[in-house]
Amino acid sequence: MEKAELIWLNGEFVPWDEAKVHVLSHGLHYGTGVFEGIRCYETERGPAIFRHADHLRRLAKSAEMYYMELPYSSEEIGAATRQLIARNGLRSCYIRPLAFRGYGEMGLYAQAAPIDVMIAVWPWGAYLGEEGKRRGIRAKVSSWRRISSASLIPQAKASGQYLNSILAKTESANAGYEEAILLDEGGSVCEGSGENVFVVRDGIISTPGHTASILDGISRKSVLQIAEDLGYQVVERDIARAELYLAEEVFLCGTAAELVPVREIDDHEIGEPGEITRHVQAKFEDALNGRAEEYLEWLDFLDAGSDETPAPAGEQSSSKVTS
Ligand code: PPE
Repeated sequence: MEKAELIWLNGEFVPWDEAKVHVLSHGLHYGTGVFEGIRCYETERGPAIFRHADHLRRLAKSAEMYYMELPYSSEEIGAATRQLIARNGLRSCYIRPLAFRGYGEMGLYAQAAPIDVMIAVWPWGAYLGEEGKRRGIRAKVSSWRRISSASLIPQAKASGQYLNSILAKTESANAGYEEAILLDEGGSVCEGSGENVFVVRDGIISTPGHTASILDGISRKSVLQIAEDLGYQVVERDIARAELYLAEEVFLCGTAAELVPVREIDDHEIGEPGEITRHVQAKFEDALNGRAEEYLEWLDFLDAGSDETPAPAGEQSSSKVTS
């Protein structure tokens, strides 16, 4: 991965290589962490974070659902993120806030172990490749089912849950595919290992609903809105596996991946990216990059009002700030 200069760790800006934790950190042993994947884009009006508040809200909810009390408010984490991007001199980047149970207590009931919070930012190119975004990727339906509400919280973005995604992704990569599509426990289509999934049939755009164990994707929500605004019929419903093969078009979307067409699934050819996928993709990219007037409210511009941004509580003391 590409390094930046500073990482924000528990209220301090520390040099990238010095952002370390104890090997007995609870989260390392049990996966007790919650995180976000966010992107900042360089726009004509300067760097802007896409749907920043929505991501911070999801982070706070993920933490709460896993009984983790965050030592910083969403406002503090948001302000620290804005400063971190500026101090690293980045114009566009991926943003990874992570809150995890730290060092201090072992075992499964470890409410006394502290909650550590870190934010890292770094340049991260197209998750499934530039070529994938243009020409489409090859995906494989995973033999692993997506975690269900029976045992975990699919709606939370929690570290330990990603073992499920890693099994699926690794299996598909080892078989020569770019991405895995997981079914839910009932056998309906759920989502990609790190993206939500959409199918186009008879011109109608469908995506699995919330009972299908999906992550409530922020890109998904944006794409649904954009597609509807473009005049397409959009439906949230159960999708059968074979519909992936029968579809005229299939695409994935997520923060890291953005919007990526799928051109082949298992042994079935979907074909070159279709017209609807292209149309929605172009508008989505306009929204991300600040080129769509109607979606400017989704962008948190770093240059706008940065002077008024109060210093987050965790970093009031400038003597603690490194560099
Ligand atoms: N489902 C899963 C399982 C998922 O991890 C993501 C994001 C999505 C759907 C799409 O959600 P959203 O980003 O809010 O539109 N995956 C993140 C992590 C990728 C990684 O490898 O790490 C991301 O895209 O940042």
